[in-house]
Amino acid sequence: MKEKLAKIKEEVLAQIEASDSLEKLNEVRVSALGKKGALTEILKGMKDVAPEERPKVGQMVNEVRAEIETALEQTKLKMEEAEREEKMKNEVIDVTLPAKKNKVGHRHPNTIALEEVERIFIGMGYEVVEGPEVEKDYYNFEALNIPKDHPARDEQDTFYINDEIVLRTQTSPVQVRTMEQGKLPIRMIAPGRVFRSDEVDATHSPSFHQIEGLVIDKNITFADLKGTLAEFAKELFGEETKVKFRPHHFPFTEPSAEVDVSCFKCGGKGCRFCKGSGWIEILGCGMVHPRVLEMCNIDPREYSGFAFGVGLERIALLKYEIDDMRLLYENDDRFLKQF
Ligand code: 2NM
Repeated sequence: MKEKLAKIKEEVLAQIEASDSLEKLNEVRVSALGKKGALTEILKGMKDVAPEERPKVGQMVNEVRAEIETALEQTKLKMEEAEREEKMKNEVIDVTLPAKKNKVGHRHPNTIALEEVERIFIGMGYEVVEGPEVEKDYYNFEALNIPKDHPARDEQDTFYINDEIVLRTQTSPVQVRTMEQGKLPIRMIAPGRVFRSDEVDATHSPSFHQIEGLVIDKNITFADLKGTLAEFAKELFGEETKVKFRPHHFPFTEPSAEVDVSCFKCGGKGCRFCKGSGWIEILGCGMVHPRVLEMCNIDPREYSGFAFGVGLERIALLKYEIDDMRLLYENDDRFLKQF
């Protein structure tokens, strides 16, 4: 019995020694100590051992079992340690490697231009106000002194939802809604998407963006309008920029003007960019028509104001020297990532 035990011990320890994985080690454990294992077999054979010998044999079996268990445990720890070390070796972090480039998106040129314009006017104390893109005929036309027979209402220019509802053709309805609320004075810009039934080409799109401005207070004059837009042009295109006001007509302002800025490429001498004229047209403006004020319940004898409207795409195309508006809407990554 003693020899049999010694042999089992020797064999199992050799098997443990020869194990090269945790799985193999477990197999050894089962075959030595499991229900059908060699040691269990010996215990089962105790009935054949003389009763006075049994405690001694039992003790011997327990000693062998303890030795095997210790060997198993130690080998297991060693294997786990080796495995951990191997893993650590493979997981070494080389902090000198160049960082992986994070492919984050960036702002669309329209957005960059919008935030620039907003920054300038917020700096002059203006509020940014938004309003609905689907608008009542009243706010889009009627309250802006655009009567029923005005050419701007033509089906060709306006997307009609029905007789009373349109897709707004400018953001001035936001100004009208603000004036109606009766809180004066007003200093606001209204940026947003507008719609006109135009064919797509290099300078037209059925949907584009406008930023309209409005100031209403006592004693506001055309001089305030000129000073404001001169400052805006300088901030947007550079300190050297001059502005030129040309008489124009809008139904909602009187007098009205179109504004040119001196070409920021040639400084006004004339170049390919400004088509030789030295000037670039950027916006329309004027003193808010007394009838518009009246319709918004503002007394034109007490209050006056100016308004202006600029096309956001026009600013973006000029600033980034893009020659085709369609590029702004194609979402071609190769184009967009240049700005
Ligand atoms: C422009 C040109 C001139 C304008 C007028 C108004 C309002 F609501 F006060 F009457 N808002 N915006 C205006 C004036 C817009 O865009 C070229």
